[in-house]
Amino acid sequence: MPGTKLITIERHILEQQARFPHATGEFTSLLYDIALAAKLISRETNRAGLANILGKAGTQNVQGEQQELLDVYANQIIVRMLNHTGRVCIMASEEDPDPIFIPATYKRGNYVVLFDPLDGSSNIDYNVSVGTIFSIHRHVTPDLYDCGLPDLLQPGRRLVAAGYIVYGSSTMMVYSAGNGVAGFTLDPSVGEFLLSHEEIRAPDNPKYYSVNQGYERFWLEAVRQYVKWITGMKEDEPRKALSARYIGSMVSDFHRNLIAGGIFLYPADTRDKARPMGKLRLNYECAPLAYIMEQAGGAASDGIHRILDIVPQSLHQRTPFFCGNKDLVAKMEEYFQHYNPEWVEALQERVQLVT
Ligand code: P6P
Repeated sequence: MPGTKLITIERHILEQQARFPHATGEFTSLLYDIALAAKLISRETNRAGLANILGKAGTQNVQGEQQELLDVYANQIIVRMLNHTGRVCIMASEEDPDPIFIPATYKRGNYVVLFDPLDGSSNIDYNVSVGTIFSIHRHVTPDLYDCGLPDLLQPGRRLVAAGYIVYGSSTMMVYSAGNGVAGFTLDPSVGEFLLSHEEIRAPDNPKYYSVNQGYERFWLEAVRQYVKWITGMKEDEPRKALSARYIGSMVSDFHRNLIAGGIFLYPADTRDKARPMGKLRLNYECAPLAYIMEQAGGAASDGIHRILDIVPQSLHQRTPFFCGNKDLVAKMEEYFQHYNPEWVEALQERVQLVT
């Protein structure tokens, strides 16, 4: 690659810091820490089959989902990487029912980190790509030693950074600190994330749609009609069909659609009273990915509201999730208004928005 710049993620983060003269090295170091945790998780994920850490941990997480050994490993790596550095005041993880407080012996910092340590982990035993998703907020509680739920339950529009790592054919870290989206590919021979996607933008011409078609019988009419439209089957609204791609690992589906253009859908399930808001979690899955998609020129909605405007009411709150090209998301919102106005009303009752 003669002539192309070789930029490590560390140098890129420092350059980001330079854009915010008031930024301290604390934020930059926190992103370094997350990149280092990603390298360790990548190493274990890529050798899981050899290191005999495939399979179930024999425990359940707060979602009642069987934890994979790698879930537990990834969660521990991130907590141990961040809890003693003096950059973080509180954390939360998909794998832990309660907030993760900083041990009394360690200094606290200004940042709040929420994460899904290994999203899509049910696919690990089949060698399907999985990922880590993270959100970074600043604290809101004045005294860093009193941080709690108010610091964790902030709307996505207050995020200072968010990103994900996809452990696939190569390991990539994609992040935004509010100044566009950049992607870095891990060169395992030197252990460095090198800039490979300088400015990621959601393409105007989408290629893919991602939804679990197996649940079609439980979809609201709006979703049923939307998928007919997006596959060119709606006679009254003809369009070029998009191709279906669904891995069942959101980071991988999201990443492909971000780069190639498309929409990811995880709708509410009308059957399952336990999941009237769908399966995906707002705080550490949908909000960070919504932030990235908006920074790349796309959009993310629960079918009615902008994801980043939703004020979380609980740590593991779920939300329907429609994320991708702006016009594809807008069309989904239009269909909900047209086909399911009663559901729109119910959701408006239920969801708290930033005032
Ligand atoms: P379903 C993985 O468990 C996950 O949280 C996401 O990564 C993925 O998009 C979704 O669930 C898949 O769920 O119900 O389609 O199997």
